[in-house]
Amino acid sequence: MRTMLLTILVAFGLSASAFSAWAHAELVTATPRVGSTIPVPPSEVRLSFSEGVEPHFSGVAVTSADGRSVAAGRVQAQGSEMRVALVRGLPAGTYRVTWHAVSVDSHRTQGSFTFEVRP
Ligand SMILES: [Cu+2]
Repeated sequence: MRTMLLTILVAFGLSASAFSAWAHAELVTATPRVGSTIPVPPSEVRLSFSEGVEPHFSGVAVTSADGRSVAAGRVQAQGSEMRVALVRGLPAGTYRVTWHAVSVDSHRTQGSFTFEVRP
């Protein structure tokens, strides 16, 4: 009896955590792709998430190797997507994209990745 109760509790706990992990806004795709090397400077960074994101509590920063922002304008967040325009003609180099998102279920996620422009 006790074993059965424990089994039920464990099963419930596992499904509950699986559900909450699923519900977070995780990064699904990025343009430029995570870790990619591209020959042409991108005009924007576009991130797509597994959940809708709250525009007021979510953001993206794109910085060059020396830590300076290369964003041109404000981050646009709509539905499950965030995008930000970049300054034109980025020079060759490695750029870091740092994002944070609050999903519609109020959970917070964050991450970062780099891409390289190498003509
Ligand atoms: Cu969540």
